Order: sequence, then structure tokens, then C-alpha cells
Amino acid sequence: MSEKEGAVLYGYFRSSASYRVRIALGLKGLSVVHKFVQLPSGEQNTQEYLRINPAGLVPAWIEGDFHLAQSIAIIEYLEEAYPEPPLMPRSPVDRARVRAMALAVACDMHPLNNLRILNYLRSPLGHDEETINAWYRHWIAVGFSGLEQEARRATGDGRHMFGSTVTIADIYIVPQMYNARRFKCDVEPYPTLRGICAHLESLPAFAKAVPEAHPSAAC
Ligand SMILES: N[C@@H](CCC(=O)N[C@@H](CS)C(=O)NCC(=O)O)C(=O)O
Repeated sequence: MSEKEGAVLYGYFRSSASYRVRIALGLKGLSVVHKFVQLPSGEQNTQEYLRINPAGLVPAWIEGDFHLAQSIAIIEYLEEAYPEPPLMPRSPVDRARVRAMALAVACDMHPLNNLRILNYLRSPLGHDEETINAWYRHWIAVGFSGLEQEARRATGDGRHMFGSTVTIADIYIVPQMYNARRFKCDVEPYPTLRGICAHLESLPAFAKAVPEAHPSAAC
């Protein structure tokens, strides 16, 4: 592990977007200072945190005057600044396919099940927990159904989303699978995704990034 001097990652242990960045840091062999933003108590909406990320979301990356939000931007920054080991294939076609799988999670699935969306369904919209859980599970099922087909076509060994090495698509699927299990979604219909996640979760960079291993889990 080499220390990335002056870099701070604001995150929360159960935030899947923060979990993605922790995996990428582990894969790149980089360590940074972690600061915790307690999402359940609304710390992301305090004036102090909004100065770090005006969107009121984690993760946020700070390196001197350089403030960066959005996990995909942070991970691509790391990929460009630290090209080894590569987290993207070489050819433009393959890179586009990997990005499409990562973005299916980042753009089509995760935003629908984010904390503030679930809170808004609760209040002011007044939905009960059963309805909110049904919403959550519905959007996981829609997203995973498509990704299961994509992964079946793209995996080279049944252990990676694309080809037979770790890519950004793997960094996105593992936290989403973690969330799906946490919310007791039925993941039986997605054997390819389950097999891929089982392998990835055994790799040190993924195991070290798991929410339970994060120091803020004890806070
Ligand atoms: N597209 C953003 C999503 C960031 C995001 O939604 N973060 C969640 C945690 S996973 C958050 O901060 N939620 C706070 C809230 O909903 O109030 C990214 O990939 O970084």
C-alpha cells in the first residue's frame, strides 16, 4: 500500500458509492485518509459537509483545492493517475462495454434506491415500509435481470463481469449485490452475477473494502 499524500475520502461504511471507491483504492494499492459522514443522522446535509460536496452525497474526494464528487469520476481519476493495474480493457469497444455495465448500476439502479429517495417515499409521500421494500426489490430485479444477461455474454471465466480480469464493472456489481442482500432481495435468478460476486468478494481489495471492515461501522 502506498499512501496518497493529502488525499481524503469522505464516505460512509454502508454507502455503496463509497464502497466502490474503497475497492478501487485497494486494487490500486493506495491508502488515503478516510473521513466519515454519518448519513442516517443527516450529516451530509450540514453546512459543513455541503462545503465539501454541495450535492450532499458521499463519496467526496479532496486533494488540496481539488474537490471531486461522483464515484465514477473519482475511480476514473485514479485509473488515469495510477494506470497499474489497469481497471479497464485496452480496446475502445471493450472499454465501452465495461462502462455500460458499470453505468447500468450507477445510473439505472442505484439512484432509485438511494437513502434520500427511500426517505422521500416515506415522507412526505407517506408510503409504509412494506411498499418501500417492494419498490427497492422491484428496481433491483429490473436492473439485475438485464445485467445477468450482459454478464453471461461478457464474462470470460464466470468470475468477472467482463473477460477474465478485474474491471470497473466488477467494482460496481459487488456493492450493488451487497445492498440487494441487505434488503433481502431474491438474488437466486442471477447465478452469473452471484458466481462473479462470490469470486470477487474473496479478493483482498474487495474483502478489505466491505462495509463491516470500515472503521465507521463501529461508530
Ligand atoms: N452518483 C453518485 C451517487 C452518490 C450517492 O448517492 N451516495 C449516497 C450513498 S451511496 C448518499 O450519499 N446518500 C445520501 C442521501 O441520500 O441523503 C456517485 O456515484 O458517487
